[in-house]
Amino acid sequence: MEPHSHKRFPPTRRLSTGEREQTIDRSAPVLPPALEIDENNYFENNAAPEYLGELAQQCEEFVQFHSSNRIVLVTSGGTTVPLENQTVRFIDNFSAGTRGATSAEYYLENGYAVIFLHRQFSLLPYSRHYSHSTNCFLDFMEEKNEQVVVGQQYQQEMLTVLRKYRSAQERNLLLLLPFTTINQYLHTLRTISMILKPIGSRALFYLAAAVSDFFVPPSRIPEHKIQSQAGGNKLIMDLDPVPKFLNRLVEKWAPGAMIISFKLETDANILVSKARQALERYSHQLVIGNLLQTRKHEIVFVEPDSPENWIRLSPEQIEMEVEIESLIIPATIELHSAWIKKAKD
Ligand code: PAZ
Repeated sequence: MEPHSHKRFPPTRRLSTGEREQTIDRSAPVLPPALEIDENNYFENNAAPEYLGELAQQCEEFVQFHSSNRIVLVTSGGTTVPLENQTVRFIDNFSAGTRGATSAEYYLENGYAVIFLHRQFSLLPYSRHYSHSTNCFLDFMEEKNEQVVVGQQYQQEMLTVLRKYRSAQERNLLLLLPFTTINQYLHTLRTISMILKPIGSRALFYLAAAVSDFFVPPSRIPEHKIQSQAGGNKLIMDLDPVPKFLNRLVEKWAPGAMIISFKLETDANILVSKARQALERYSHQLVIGNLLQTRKHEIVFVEPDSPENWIRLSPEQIEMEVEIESLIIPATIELHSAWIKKAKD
């Protein structure tokens, strides 16, 4: 008798490139920017995280403390899309939070107070130097006279990082706020934006998080873990588009603030046009475009009514491990200064 497995698991046929492209239905029209009614629907039907009140209080105190400073909200890391209410499985993305954590450090160095809205357990400013999986903190340690000490060759660099970290802490310049799911991210982003609203043009939004485009709405999410025998051995997912709230942020949540979003693509031929499309749709001030493959070495600034402006590390800078954020952040600060000046005039 033939083993069962032959009948139950026939070899999967390899699809042609054309067929593969058709496995995703791309015929649906591009989702328009969210209206007030979309905002009300989303936030009424997707419950706020229980901790939101406490987080809002921390944020209010921080904003009050820095009431005459510039404040930047940096978003960082990827949002998850839970597939079950009691979540065992979720959809995730690649972002480790390197862009956000690195950028936050350069804003701090330039005198900004930073609200760091990050994916829980992703990279954080300063500790990122010693916490990445290829950068285990134990590798920086050695044993000396029964004590653990930092290896001689790492002392200088770690001292520099430690001083910057302590200085940010002592001056209360860094507020760390976590999210995990797309819903937590959206609720928290809206709450923080509204808290930042009164400081007007001194607020800067630097939206580097990789935010899910699709999610499972509460009306369709199962309570318990999806069972493997359900659905005839195939799991077919039916996801809704996540409303595009960027224009609500620009027009209602924090009008007056300068807003920078990121656009990630993998196809170089569409990067600039997609970035321009985002600017036209959401009417904000700057889109920073980057490609997955080259994001650490080159990015492009796309602003309304201006030619695009590439920032690239030279081969020598790459060799010397210069961080591209050390070039990006001063350029955004220059634009933010002009934005504040324009608001005053
Ligand atoms: O976290 P990371 O440094 O690996 O990646 C950063 C990034 C590529 C997620 C960011 O630069 C970005 O483009 N964020 C927006 C992604 C998007 O288009 O939704």
